[in-house]
Amino acid sequence: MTHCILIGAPVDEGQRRPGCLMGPAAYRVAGLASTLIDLGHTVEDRGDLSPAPGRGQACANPAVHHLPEIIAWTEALRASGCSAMEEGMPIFLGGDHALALGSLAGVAAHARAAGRPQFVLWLDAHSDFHTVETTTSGNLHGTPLAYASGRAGFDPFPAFPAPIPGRNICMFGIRSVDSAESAALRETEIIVNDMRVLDERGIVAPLREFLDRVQAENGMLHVSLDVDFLDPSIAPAVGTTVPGGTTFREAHLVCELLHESGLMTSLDLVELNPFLDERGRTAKLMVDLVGSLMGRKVFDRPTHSY
Ligand SMILES: [Mn+2]
Repeated sequence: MTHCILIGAPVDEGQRRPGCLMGPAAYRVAGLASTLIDLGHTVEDRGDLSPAPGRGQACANPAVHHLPEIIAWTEALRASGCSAMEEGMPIFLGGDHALALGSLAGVAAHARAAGRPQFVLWLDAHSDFHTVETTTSGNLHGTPLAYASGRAGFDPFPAFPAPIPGRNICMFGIRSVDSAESAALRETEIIVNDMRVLDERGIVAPLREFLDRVQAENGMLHVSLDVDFLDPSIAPAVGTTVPGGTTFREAHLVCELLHESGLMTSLDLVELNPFLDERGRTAKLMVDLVGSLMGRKVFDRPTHSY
């Protein structure tokens, strides 16, 4: 039994397609709390965070937009994430992926205080390894992993509390990396399981290798699930669709393996844009995946008679 702490983070300023701010409401409507309760967990919904007003910070890169707002989100999420870690498992309801700047800062600060290494599993089509200096789109939702790994180029963000070593970060399902990110990633020890790797090796072996290390080092494990990890044919409600994503079965398998490992200590659900959804199907799928992450066996149900 896990005490699940829902933290709504309607961040919409990390990209340019409005709608992610409706994400937390969509997860609630799709039955996230009752799914968790039915699995025997307790749920505490802390509502939606509202960050302090932006303080007008600026940076040298003219492409960057909404910098003060995203810094304010980062500070608010760091504080609420770190304190939620003391009491249970935070589930951050996005909001675009910029929320992970703050959720990762919060959980990493807690892990440092607890004297345990922080690990990150990044389930995403994108590597999100730009910095405030390098982004050409100016969309800060493409930066959280660079921030968490302590990359330079984040002025005027607050320093990341406890930078996460590259070998503790595993990207999974990646299929859209630009050349600047790719060059920067090659300088790191980050484990990049892109779709080519998963096509060749399957999902299970690369995931188990990573989870075995988390276990061996008594790590905390933050899982960041971006809607675009999934194939757009099953999860259309995202502003950054990339063909060739994970299938329904692959995604549930990842979630079931994570549950069996017992290692996940915090979770982001990001990039759901309910305005682009079809009768709530993407929100429902994301809630179903959380069910698998928290103990439901999708393919273990009694067969109905016809
Ligand atoms: Mn992402």
